[in-house]
This record gives sequence, structure tokens and C-alpha cells, in this order.
Amino acid sequence: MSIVIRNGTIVNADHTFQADVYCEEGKIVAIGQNLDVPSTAEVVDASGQYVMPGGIDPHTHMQLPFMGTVASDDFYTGTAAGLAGGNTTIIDFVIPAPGEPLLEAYNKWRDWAEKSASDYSFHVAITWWDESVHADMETLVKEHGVNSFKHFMAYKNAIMADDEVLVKSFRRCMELGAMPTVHAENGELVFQLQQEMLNKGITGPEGHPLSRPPIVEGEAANRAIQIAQVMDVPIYLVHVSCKESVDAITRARNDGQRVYGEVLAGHLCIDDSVYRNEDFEFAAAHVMSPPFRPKEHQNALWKGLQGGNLQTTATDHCAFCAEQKAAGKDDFTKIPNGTAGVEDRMAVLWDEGVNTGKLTMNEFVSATSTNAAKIFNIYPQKGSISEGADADIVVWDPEGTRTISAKTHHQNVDFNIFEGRTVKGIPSHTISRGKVVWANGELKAVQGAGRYVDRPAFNPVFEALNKQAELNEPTAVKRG
Ligand code: URQ
Ligand code: ZN
Ligand code: ZN
Repeated sequence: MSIVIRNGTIVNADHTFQADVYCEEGKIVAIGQNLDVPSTAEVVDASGQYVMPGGIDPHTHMQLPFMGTVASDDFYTGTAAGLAGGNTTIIDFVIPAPGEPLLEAYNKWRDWAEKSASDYSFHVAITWWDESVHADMETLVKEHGVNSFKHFMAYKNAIMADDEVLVKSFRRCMELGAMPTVHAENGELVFQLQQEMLNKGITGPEGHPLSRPPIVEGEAANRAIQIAQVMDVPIYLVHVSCKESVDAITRARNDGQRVYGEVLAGHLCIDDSVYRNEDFEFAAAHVMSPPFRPKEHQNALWKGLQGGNLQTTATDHCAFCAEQKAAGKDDFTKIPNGTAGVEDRMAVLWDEGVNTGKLTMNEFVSATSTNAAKIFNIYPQKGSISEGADADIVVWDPEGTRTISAKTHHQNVDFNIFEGRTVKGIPSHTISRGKVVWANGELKAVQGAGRYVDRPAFNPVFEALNKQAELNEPTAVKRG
């Protein structure tokens, strides 16, 4: 199986140039002018289009069991929809219930993901702590290609990690050369504010943002960053949604701390007015955490992205249909939190970012693919159009348009937060593992075609640091 992409302009994070791309057996094997390739190769004409690394969405939740239901996109439908939008890799989440052995949860999620149509990997959430968690983290890093561990600082009485878990897990990440990531909202404050709203008789979706104002996120973001600093470990903040968090990240990065931030396509262009819509279904469909914010926060998020203080974009794709959201009809705290977007992220970011001049095409590639690959240590296998890289490629038609709608999207959900938005700049072809799976509106995703992506730890650096520390301070208290 071989493909040659001709007459296109290759756009990498660092370089834009005209060349053909030849792929064989799922890998990019040659890049050059007028390539001489076997006559049996499938030809994709990319005239007037851009040839870019396939999108990497570092934050999805396919078929997540959550708040009494299960997210409506499974690993096949969700990854297939992503391919229709130019996304060729997802990093999803294994979320053990408190007390559930990490490896048990990991194997469960691996089984679920077998049906994926595109490549996938997993962050593993630390939702509780004892010596077995300490040990399982090492097994996951050294034997299962996990190099990132998630901590939900929200969701009290469910999966929330308190400061003790954060400190112990961050230290473990340091020892293992893994990246701690956080959902930064102060879960205690959210819980108290939710009770206050309900006691005031505010039971509708408008209560959701009122119970988790930006300061509740900013506090947790700053706390997580400071804990990481004390534990001497990098940190990645998922779905940064407000100025308070961008400021905390910027402050830390200006001090030389290794902090990374992720922003969702939705948070960049949807504001909190959605929660004041009279229609319950519409407002509830937008209930996700952190919530969509007042418009001024979008400027801070764009500045964060443009200024290099936010590095990646994602979707937090966690789809729930109207009948699922209706669980919170009389109590907003029972509305399953989550929205979709894996199919729309790249086109929305191109339209809002590149077409408006906020981002160059190269910055678009960094934010939708390359930076996630680098931060989670799968670059240049992913996130690059280069010889030897995986043949995960999107051919981007800058003149193509699409009006986004739940009526036509491939996501298995009856609502689209970008409903009615016409975007200019869409994928004409998506190539996953060297096969054309999306071509001019026809989706040819194959269930089970995706592969698990091992993500190596960073431990050479950390081991060296640990050894140096022991050499310098033989009496130093042994970590562990
Ligand atoms: O918090 C998350 O990231 C998961 C549970 C998806 N839901 C959401 O509202 N973001
Ligand atoms: Zn989250
Ligand atoms: Zn999430």
C-alpha cells in the first residue's frame, strides 16, 4: 500500500516548502520534488493545498463512564469523526475509580480502544493513593508506554485528587520521568458554591458557571504550578479557560519553570452567554468544566497561544446526548459534564486563528499537532511531515468551506457547540497510517485500524538529575 501526495505545499511547525510526499507501509519514506515512485502508488493531488501533520488531540474521553452515564462517542465513532476533521491521533484518559487498581483500569480502557479507527494513547488518572498506586505508576511507565498522569483537582466525592495525592503523585512522576497533568479547579470551592446556588433555588444550567467562576480555576492552576515547582517536576495544565490561569502559567514560565498549557477550541470562541439561553437543552448541551467564560477571557487565551504560554489545543471531547443531559433537568449539578469537538477543532482553529492572522500556518501546525507530540514525547514519529515519520497526514484546502452542524457531523451526538458556524479551510484528505481514510467528503474509517502509541518517559534526564543529587548530597533524604 503506497501513496504519493503531489503538488502540495508542506507546512511543518518550523518550515513551509513545496514538495511531493511518498508513503509506504504506513510511513513517510520520501519527500522531494517530482518524486519518481512506483506506478502502483495511489496519487493524491494536493494542488493549491497544504500538506500538514495529522492533528493530535491530546484530550478526549471516548465512551467515558461519568456522572451516571457513558459518553456517547465510543473509540470507533469518536476517532472516525476525528479523521473526518483531519485528526489522526488522540490521547485519551484511563480514569480508575478511587480504589480501583491502575493496571486493571488501564487494561479495561485498552480493550475498549481496540476498535479505534485512528492511533491513540492514554494519560492515566491518579484518583487515589496507596503503595500499589506508587508501584503501578512505574509499571505503566516502564512496561506500557505511559508518560503522563492526570489529576482532577475538581469533582469532589468522585475522582478529585487532594493535595496529598498531588504531592505524592507529582514526586512519583519526577522519579519516573513522567509528566503530571491537571484539571485545575478547586473542587472544594465548586462543591460549596454548587450548594449555595441550589439553596438559592438556582437549579438550571445558569448555575453551572456561577458555581465555578474563573478564580476557582486560577487558584487551582497556581497551586498545582507551585506544587510542581516544589516537587521539581514539569506540569501540563489541561483545558486552560481563563485569564487567571494564563497569568499563573505566564508568571511561572517567565520564572523559567517548565509549565505547559492546553486550550480547547471551544473556549477560544464560545462565551458564557450560552448558559443564559432559555432553552434547557441548548444551555445544558454546553455544560462542561471548566465552563465557557465571559468573552474577555478569549482574548487572554489567544494571547497565551500567540505568546507561547499555551502550547497545545484540544477538545476534551466527551459527548452526551440531550436525553443524557436531561438527568440534570432539575439540578444542574447532575448534568453530565462534557461537550464534543474532535471533528471540528482543526477547522475552527484555522478559521478563527489563521484566517484572522492570529496564527501563522506553522503556528497552527504547532498548536494542533507538533507541540503535543513534543510534550508527550512522540515527536517526530508524530507531529511532523518528515522521512521516517508515521504517515499521518492531512491535506488542507484553504478555500474549502463547511457549515458545522449536528445534522451533518460524524460525531455520535445530537448537538454541536459550533452549530451553524461556517468555516473556511477544511481537510480534503486525511491519511492515517498511510491509508486515505477521508477524501472529499467520503469517510472510509476502518474499525480497529488504529494502534496504541507508546510514549517513552523522559527518565534519562531525571535519572541523571537524581544520580547527580545523590552524588552532591550523599546524605540527602532518599526520594521514594
Ligand atoms: O473534566 C473533564 O475533563 C472530563 C470529565 C470531561 N468533562 C468536562 O466537563 N470537561
Ligand atoms: Zn477536565
Ligand atoms: Zn477531560
